[in-house]
Amino acid sequence: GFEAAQGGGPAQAAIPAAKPRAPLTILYASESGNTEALAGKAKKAAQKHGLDAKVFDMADADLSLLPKSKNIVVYAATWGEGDPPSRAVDFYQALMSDAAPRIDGVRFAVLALGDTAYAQFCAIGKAIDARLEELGGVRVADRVDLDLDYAKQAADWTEKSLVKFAPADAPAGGTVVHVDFGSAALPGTDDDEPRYTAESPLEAEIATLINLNGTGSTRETWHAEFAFDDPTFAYQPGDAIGLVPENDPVLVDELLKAVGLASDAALLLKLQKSYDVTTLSRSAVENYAKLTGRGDVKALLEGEAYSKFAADRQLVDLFETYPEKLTAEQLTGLLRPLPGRLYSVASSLKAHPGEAHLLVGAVRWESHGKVRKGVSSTYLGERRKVGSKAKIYVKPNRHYRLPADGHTPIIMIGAGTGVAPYRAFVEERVATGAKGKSWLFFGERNFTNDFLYQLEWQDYLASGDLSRIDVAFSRDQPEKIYVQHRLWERRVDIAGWLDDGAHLYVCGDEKGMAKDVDQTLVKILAEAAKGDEEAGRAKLKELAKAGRYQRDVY
Ligand code: 2AM
Repeated sequence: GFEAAQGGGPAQAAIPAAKPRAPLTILYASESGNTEALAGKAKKAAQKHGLDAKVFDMADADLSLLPKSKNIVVYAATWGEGDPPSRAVDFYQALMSDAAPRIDGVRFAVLALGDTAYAQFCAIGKAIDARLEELGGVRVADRVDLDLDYAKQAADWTEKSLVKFAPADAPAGGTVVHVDFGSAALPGTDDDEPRYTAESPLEAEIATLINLNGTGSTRETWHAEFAFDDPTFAYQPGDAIGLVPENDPVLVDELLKAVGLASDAALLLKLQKSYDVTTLSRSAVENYAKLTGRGDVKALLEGEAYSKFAADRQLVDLFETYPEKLTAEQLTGLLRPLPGRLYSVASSLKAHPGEAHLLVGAVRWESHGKVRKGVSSTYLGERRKVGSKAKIYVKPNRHYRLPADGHTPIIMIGAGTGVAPYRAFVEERVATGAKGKSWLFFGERNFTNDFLYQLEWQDYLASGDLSRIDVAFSRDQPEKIYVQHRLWERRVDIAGWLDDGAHLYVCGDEKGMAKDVDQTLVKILAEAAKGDEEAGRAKLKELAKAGRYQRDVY
């Protein structure tokens, strides 16, 4: 079938056409929304190529979709250390299992997204591409593996690949109608894509910059307020804001010295603003080996040598350990563009029109005799002043949203900067007059120094806009107390809130906090259902499917 455009004028009149529209299944696996957006764009492009495209999220799709499809294009992200996006795990595991169905003759193409800062670059896209062929699929376009600066290449690949699926080769179909959609909106496409993106960010003013931690803290967490005049810069609680940082000029200078270049002002500025000068990716090592012809650098690519060397090292260490003189062009040729950093927005636009607030933890550490700095977090904390400009953009996250019904209770679990979206949630609920109950679980190191937004939470408790708060300060006593310990203590009430339809939110560190919280929630649900862990796991999955268990983890 075809989708009729709404409100069609003469331009949308149906024109009978001879060509059948080949069906196309667009399948994506997304963590932060990049492949989801690409899938939406592909759907739009597919219309132009006369394809009848449907978009599926691996999170909701069943494996039986694959043998039912004639043509499949997959947009697959790789998350963290080579994992599938968390919502796509079930589909992915089923695909890799012996139970996966044959897909003989099904035509497919795979685009893989990843981050060369991680060793298992694009591992999931690679595995899916190989698996679809193994199951009998016919690859019609070669896979591409793209880094964070994927936008242009992804658009080119999509265009080229869709041509391969185009109707000339389509199975014979019935009478099909070609519709000119003009500029009418199609459901599920990128029409609501924000105007300001990583490629074209907004210049906002830094209006406030406060370190929220006490002077004796081991932490440095910046509350940053960005101000702007453009009302089209719109975000919702749950969204992330991208910040386009600049490198530390001291580090850029070190890098130039390491490759024997003079610190020419123009070159320094270019590297400071536009290139990733820290990430020691495998591809950077490969390119450096090729460029210099050094056997010892080439040896780094064998076995475990790269992972061993790259652990806690940066690009400058490569140049200092294996020194060679480079020209400016050779150096920039080795570098990828400087990626933006994403932070969960800490404000509601309704409470703060023309502003976006972020909570940014400064990252600093020492390794191999050098002091290292997180690019973006120290950019704000050390190299920007109130009143100066910074570049920001919106990264929508439709998988992390307040319940549509303001009466629905919410349970918010966060550690460290993971508390940020909850400030946005509560502000939004106050601004919209939503009366649902709310419960915050917050964890940090020390009560005295690290209770982020303490006064605001206390005011909300006093006004009733926050119903309950439980805190876990991990380092105020000899034994660690974490948010999941508080959850367990309160398990009876949590089960009660869930019976009342509460939505659960988790934000913060994935490997530690979010994983342990997940496990604790399984136990709580198991106990409440008087079942075993498997029953608890099934219940938590059910909540996730219903959008009542949402995670924003990093
Ligand atoms: P710690 O650093 O004392 O171990 C924010 O970082 C808070 O999360 C800190 O109090 C930190 O405690 C805590 N944290 C660390 N690992 C955690 C885990 N696995 N689960 C929950 N909280 C954790």
